[in-house]
Amino acid sequence: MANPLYDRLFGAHAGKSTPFLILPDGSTLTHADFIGRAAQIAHVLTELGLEPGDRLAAQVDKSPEALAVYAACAQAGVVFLPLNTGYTVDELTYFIDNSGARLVVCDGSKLDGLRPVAEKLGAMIETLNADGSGSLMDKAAGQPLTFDTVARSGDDLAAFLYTSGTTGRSKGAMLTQDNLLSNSETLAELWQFTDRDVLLHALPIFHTHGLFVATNITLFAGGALIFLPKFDAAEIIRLMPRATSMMGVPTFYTRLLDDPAFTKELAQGMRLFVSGSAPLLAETHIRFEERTGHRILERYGMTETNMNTSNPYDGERRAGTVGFPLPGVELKITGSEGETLPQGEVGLIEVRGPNVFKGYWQMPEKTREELREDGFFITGDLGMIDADGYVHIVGRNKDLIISGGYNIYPKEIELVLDDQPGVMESAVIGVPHADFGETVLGLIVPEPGATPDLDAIAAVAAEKLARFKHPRKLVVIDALPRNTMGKVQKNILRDDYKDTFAPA
Ligand code: MCA
Ligand code: AMP
Repeated sequence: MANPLYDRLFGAHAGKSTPFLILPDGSTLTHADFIGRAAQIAHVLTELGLEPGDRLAAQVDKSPEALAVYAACAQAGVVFLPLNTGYTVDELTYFIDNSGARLVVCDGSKLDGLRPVAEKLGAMIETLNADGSGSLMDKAAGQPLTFDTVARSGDDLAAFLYTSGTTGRSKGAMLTQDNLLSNSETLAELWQFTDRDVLLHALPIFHTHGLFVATNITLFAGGALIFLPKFDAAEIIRLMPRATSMMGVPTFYTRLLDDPAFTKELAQGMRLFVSGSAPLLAETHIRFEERTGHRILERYGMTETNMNTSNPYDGERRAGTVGFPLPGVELKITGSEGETLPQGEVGLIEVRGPNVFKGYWQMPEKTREELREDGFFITGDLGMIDADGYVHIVGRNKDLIISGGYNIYPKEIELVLDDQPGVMESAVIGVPHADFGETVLGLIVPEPGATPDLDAIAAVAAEKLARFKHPRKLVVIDALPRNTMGKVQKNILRDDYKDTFAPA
């Protein structure tokens, strides 16, 4: 094939009048409509001078046009770099600069803030609004509905997804066409997706889960998406009778269970509920089965690797586990020297396979730290394999908070807090939260004699960091607990503050 990703996911459906995107108002975009729109955008990219391998950074609301930008990038050989809509101008500046994006596509409301950044960094800028309007689609209107697909090989880059790091500096994970395609193929087969599937799609499309798992698999199988702008339990309940499957983070499932209108009858026509991105409590798994008769299928993945493991479609889906390594994916548990540990022991989870990324963009030293020469990627998750072969994730060897499925690296927030007047040092931890699983708590140690202004500090954090990273609470403490090596003992803090957001 000339361009495996485009040809297999999109080109295969050219000219088909089968439904692809079902919108909340009931209107439908066929595969042919969608592919035509993507081709028009591909023409715009080429006319703007983008070459294969160039990066396009998009911070846009979820819409059919936003998804068509992804398809257009695949067709034109441009590397797609989707960005969380919550990111502030400060955060975006880093991504545009680090990736060397040639084109930035943003919401019209962000244009004034981002234009100077793009100009300074030598990037072009176009707008795309949630309703599909904006300068990008103005330029696309009237363009031909077909575009000569640019030849690419499976090893060529298809996307960059930025993932934060323990140093507070985000890294661009370089994903190839093969990384994405191999995972779509494996999962579509394993989870038995067909062209009769209609997937309830309420995830954002700037992360692996919503874009590469939910969307790519459905495209691979030729099915349709009920394409919702965001998660809203009432909308899911209204539309579930039209769907066959859904993918979500654990918060989706706890919110649905909190709604008495979510009943067994409603889920009758569904064949599959998938959960991932954060641990699904065994309790949620059990309550869901009691309510609906369905066992949620939990799987485990990462931005750098796409999906690594899955509970079985036909066999026993075991609560509290993430199932078995996917076909073609090797998974081992290793000790501190990199040695493979025996079954049953807890250690670092390492994975190798066609799903594993190519490395971090222009960060060879970071790549070497996490991606071994033999191809195994050190995930930073701690796990063990039980006697039946199920993988259990038991913790993390990385300082990471997962709130409602979004990853938050404490270091990034600590750097902001440490910079504020009256603050000597800080520690940011994740504490249990009924809705988001975990949420952010900031602990501040004042300089001697100082009384930090917590409202002012919260205001600065709000300006610099995306909303989901804001500490939900700031607490002043006398000192941080440290071990003999001087390292902050966050486990002690997590234990001390675990009930901060506990329901009364
Ligand atoms: C929204 N807010 C959040 C979050 N989302 N705060 C913390 N954590 C969050 N996840 C903010 C809102 O801006 C709002 O701020 C306030 O919290 C409450 O908003 P609410 O309306 O309750 O939230 P929401 O808009 O309904 O969103 C919650 C959500 C959403 C539906 C759980 O966060 C979501 O769709 N999460 C999915 C993330 C995801 O796709 N992760 C996959 C990553 P204010 O009060 O100021 O208005 S890919 C991945 O992890 C790997 C590869 C994998 O395995 O999949
Ligand atoms: P991201 O950086 O968004 O790719 O998030 C990847 C991380 O999410 C993994 O390293 C895990 O820590 C976590 N994760 C994903 N799926 C699961 C799951 N099913 N159970 C527990 N943690 C998960």
